[in-house]
Amino acid sequence: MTHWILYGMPGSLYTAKARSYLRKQGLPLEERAPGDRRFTTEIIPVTGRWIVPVMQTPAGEIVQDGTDIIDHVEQAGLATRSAYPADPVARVIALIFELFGGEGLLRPAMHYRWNFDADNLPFLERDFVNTLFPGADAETRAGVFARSSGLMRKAAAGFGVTPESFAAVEASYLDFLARLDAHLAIHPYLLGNDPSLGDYGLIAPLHAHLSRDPHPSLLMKRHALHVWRWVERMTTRDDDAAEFLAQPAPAVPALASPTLAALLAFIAGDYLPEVEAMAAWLNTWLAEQPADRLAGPMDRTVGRMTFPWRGLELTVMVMPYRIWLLQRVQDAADALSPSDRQALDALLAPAGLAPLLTARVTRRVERRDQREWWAT
Ligand SMILES: N[C@@H](CCC(=O)N[C@@H](CS)C(=O)NCC(=O)O)C(=O)O
Repeated sequence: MTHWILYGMPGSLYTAKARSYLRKQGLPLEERAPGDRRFTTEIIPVTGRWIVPVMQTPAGEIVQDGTDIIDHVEQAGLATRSAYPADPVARVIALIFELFGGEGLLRPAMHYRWNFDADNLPFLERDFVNTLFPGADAETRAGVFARSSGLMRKAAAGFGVTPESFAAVEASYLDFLARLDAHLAIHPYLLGNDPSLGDYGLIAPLHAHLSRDPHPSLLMKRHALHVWRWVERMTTRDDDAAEFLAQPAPAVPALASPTLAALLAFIAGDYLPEVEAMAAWLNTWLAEQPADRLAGPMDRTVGRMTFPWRGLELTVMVMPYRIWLLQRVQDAADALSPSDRQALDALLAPAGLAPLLTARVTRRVERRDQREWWAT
């Protein structure tokens, strides 16, 4: 086999991250649906659970997880356009947006998918079932969609999307969209002329859910043309950025631009409280766990916590995977030279985001064998 296989779904959040990256590398790619029988016979025995995305390399290796897929290609030396910026300060910023994109935008992604049934449901039903159970009869289709949509509606509540928070989720998303639009009006990608881990994190919610599902798609096209164009750009091999050739070069590089500072400030206000609460909750929880409960691969969610968000009290799932992504940010920041660290602090402190580097969990999270584990 000479090509790369990606098991995923067009409507899957995390598949979008892996797909976008693999396309940008120009690797020969075949996408397969989880309804393909080889997903059951060859993939699930290795991942140990039903989960996408999963990549199968030409050598037959199987890799689950968007970040691990990217790192596998990078470490094999096959990235034609690395997701890791060469500038170490930009690398930390990219890792922050990888965390925020993949984990911090789940509320709007789930809200705009599951709370606008009149616009979305006929599309979602066909889109889900065509990849989960291609060729199924009408009765089976209805059953498959009822089951998968029921699970996802439950997950939405687990991320803090409830009728009490709908208005705040919408206000938060529209604010974010306006800030991202202002930035992408000047720069084709988050950090300038090349896609980075930051873009791959953001494309996860902004592709499958927020640009593709009927209701939020219209919202994005109405309010954020430049974000919509970036989504198109992120799903092609080439840059699809003709409009930038026709406009003058940006006055300041993306990393130093006020529009990026505004996005960092948004993360500080909107997502930092959850990260800080999650680290504190886990530190208390870890201290109470008998050692044998921390051995073995983890469940994705280890409990629920309540934290203040936009004047509300949200109860959400605590997911150690997020700590693993946070560690990547903190490790990259810790490795900076003193002068680079100063440059990073000069970006984070005015935005109110410096505490992201100090919100730490007493025990590290590791990923191996396609799962998260507590470090020994
Ligand atoms: N950390 C994983 C998350 C993957 C994930 O949550 N995938 C979703 C689809 S977008 C899934 O398979 N959910 C099924 C389940 O959790 O049961 C990654 O980045 O690949």
